[in-house]
Amino acid sequence: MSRVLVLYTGGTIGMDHTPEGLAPVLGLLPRLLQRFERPDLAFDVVEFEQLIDSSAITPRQWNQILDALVARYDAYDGFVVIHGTDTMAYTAGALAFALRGLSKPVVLTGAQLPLVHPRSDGWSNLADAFEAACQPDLMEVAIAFDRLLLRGSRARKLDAERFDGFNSPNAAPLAEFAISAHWHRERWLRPDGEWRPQRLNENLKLAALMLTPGHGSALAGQILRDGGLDGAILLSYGSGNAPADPALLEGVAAMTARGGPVLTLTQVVKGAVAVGAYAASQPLARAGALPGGDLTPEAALAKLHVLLSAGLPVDTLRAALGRSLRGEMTT
Ligand code: ASN
Repeated sequence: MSRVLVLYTGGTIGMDHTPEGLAPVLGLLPRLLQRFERPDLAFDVVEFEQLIDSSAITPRQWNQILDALVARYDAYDGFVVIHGTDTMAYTAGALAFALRGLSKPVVLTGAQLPLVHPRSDGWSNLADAFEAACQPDLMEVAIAFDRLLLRGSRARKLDAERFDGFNSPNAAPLAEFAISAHWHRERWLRPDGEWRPQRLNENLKLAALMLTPGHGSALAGQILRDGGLDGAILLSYGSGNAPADPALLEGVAAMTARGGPVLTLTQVVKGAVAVGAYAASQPLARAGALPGGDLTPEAALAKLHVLLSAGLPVDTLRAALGRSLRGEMTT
């Protein structure tokens, strides 16, 4: 018998039609979940008081999820987090880094179409999430969506129309669900030490700045210099290239001098920042930006947020940003 806790935060899956459009309806999803009752699965549902469209997610909700999970951690074998798809990858990243020492499955899922729709993808996503949450050797945060189980810190929403809304462009799936479930256990993480979850500092100011041709670089530099940020990610071109724009480089250097990390990522969906592949990648690195490898923007923001919340000394923080902590980057 597996004991699973379901944390229901909102999202399309539990929505119904209202005069304003689709919106979450209290009580609807817990009622529909009765369909998953069976003798070898005992589950409880915590329905959040304020069910949200996940576009409204903030670090406050991340702490609510963390608090609810941590308070009941010992009483359950696995956890299913029901969440809207729009920001599911951000939440999966936040949980992956915050749940340090996790030794149980935490599986996020949702749907592109509500359960009340006859063609909803929610039923199969929930079934796969429950099955993954019952695997005692899955000790990481994952997303179950459209017959795939993806590493939470690698997943991205890549399609807003089709049912295969998620993938992890730089990492192979953790499982694939067909007539049989194909568990790729050789890809699963081992626990990383003792259980020591980290709450998020809700006041941190982080930004993702995307370089664009023309004034974009100078504007990014200005924000880095004057924006009062605690940390930032910079979405550069290709393999980590950027124009040697003095305003941009000055911004990176100013932020770095204040101890605020600037992580360089690529705007490209697949591939990695590789400093030195092109001469055009060197100025950012020399100004103090840290190469983020093939981190996704969602995981990078989550990693920055959790590490900054832990209040690490600058050197320790920079070293941790350069390492893969929970399988989030290829090293
Ligand atoms: N807007 C919805 C949400 O993220 C989208 C979904 O769940 N499919 O809450």
